[in-house]
Amino acid sequence: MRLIGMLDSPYVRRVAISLKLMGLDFALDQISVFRGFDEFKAINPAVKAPTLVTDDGVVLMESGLILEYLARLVDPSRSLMPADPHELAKALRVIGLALVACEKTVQIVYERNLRPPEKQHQPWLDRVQGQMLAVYAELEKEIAQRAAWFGGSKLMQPDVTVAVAWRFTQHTVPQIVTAAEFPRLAGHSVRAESLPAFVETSF
Ligand SMILES: N[C@@H](CCC(=O)N[C@@H](CS)C(=O)NCC(=O)O)C(=O)O
Repeated sequence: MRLIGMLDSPYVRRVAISLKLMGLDFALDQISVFRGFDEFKAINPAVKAPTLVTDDGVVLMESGLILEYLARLVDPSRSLMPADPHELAKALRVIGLALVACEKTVQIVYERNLRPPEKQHQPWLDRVQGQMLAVYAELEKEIAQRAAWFGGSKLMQPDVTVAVAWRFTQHTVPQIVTAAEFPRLAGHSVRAESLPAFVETSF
């Protein structure tokens, strides 16, 4: 299996961490969707990171769909998602919030870095920033309801995606979302980032 994409992408990183947590072997090709556009395009014409090339040569994209495929390759005991429908809904809510946090961060980064300053549209940036802060406020409340990981003693996919989102936002727009405002998320991040699967995928 080959995972294509840079680890500074939260979507690539959540897949890489999940592969490690599930004990699946994979090769990581850190090709940038920007600097390595042509090389990436030769593997996946959509040029979307992450891309996963299965052992059978099927080219997958979209981190959630890739994770759905990977879950079928391991014993259910290694799954990072709860089996109980009620717990599953709660996990999916948290993952959804964290993915929106990633998306809003990416939108701010693209608006700032890919558009010339005179073409940047402040009302759009304000809207996106407001959504991002609202989502982190919801996640801070969710974290407050948990004593440990989402799976109790077991780290689960909501933990992975929340930690990855937080690190990405801190790395790219730290002045907008601060640890002082979201202390539980900051604490969750410190605990997660000290684990081997996170250390080995740091950027
Ligand atoms: N919903 C997608 C988002 C993936 C995504 O937007 N990846 C970025 C890198 S962080 C990308 O491929 N950007 C290039 C582009 O969209 O053209 C997922 O979960 O995989």
